[in-house]
Amino acid sequence: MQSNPDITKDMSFNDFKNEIINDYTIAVTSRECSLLGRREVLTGKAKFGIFGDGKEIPQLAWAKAFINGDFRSGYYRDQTFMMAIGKLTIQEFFAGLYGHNDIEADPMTAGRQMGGHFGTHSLDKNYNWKDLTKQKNSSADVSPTASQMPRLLGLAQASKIYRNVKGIDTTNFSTNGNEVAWGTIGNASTK
Ligand SMILES: Cc1ncc(C[n+]2csc(CCOP(=O)(O)OP(=O)(O)O)c2C)c(N)n1
Repeated sequence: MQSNPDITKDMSFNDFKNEIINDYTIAVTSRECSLLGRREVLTGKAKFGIFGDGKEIPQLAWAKAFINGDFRSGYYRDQTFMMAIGKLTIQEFFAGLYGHNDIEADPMTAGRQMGGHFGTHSLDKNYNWKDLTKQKNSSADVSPTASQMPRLLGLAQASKIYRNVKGIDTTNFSTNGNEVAWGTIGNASTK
């Protein structure tokens, strides 16, 4: 997981060095997961998989700008990003790939969805809202290509409403509408 340094301030050489090594570790870990995961799928041991290899570096950069309260609405290639924000471990990645039906093992969908369908929890174990302004959020991925885009617009629109409409209780959901909705999409899906 990234250390999220304050990149607007000066950094010591040592902190910079540690950050680079940490980033490199995440990138290599994610790449190895992709290669191993693909092998598991192609040899018939896992049901289905699309992986995030090739997008490690931009996603590390994205994760540095992504702060608590922000939302992701993306697609199956966001594997490195999810690892970098601390929402996907190696073990969870493979639990998702093998369709492990325990929510503790696969916190994304408890094996209900295909691997690479990421998400974070907005409700706690008692089904009460969590404070979404204090965590990094991802809407739950669905399979149709480009379906993340209307949802991305909806998330951005919600922030706009929280900012501009007086009298709305923003508790748990918004910090004056300043949270950012981030999106990713493949080039074929833009057509
Ligand atoms: C509506 C719909 N049609 C077809 C598919 C099958 N499908 C899954 S991924 C994919 C290719 C998407 O390519 P692109 O958007 O360029 O993303 P990339 O995987 O190359 O990053 C397709 C056609 C789908 N998921 N949804």
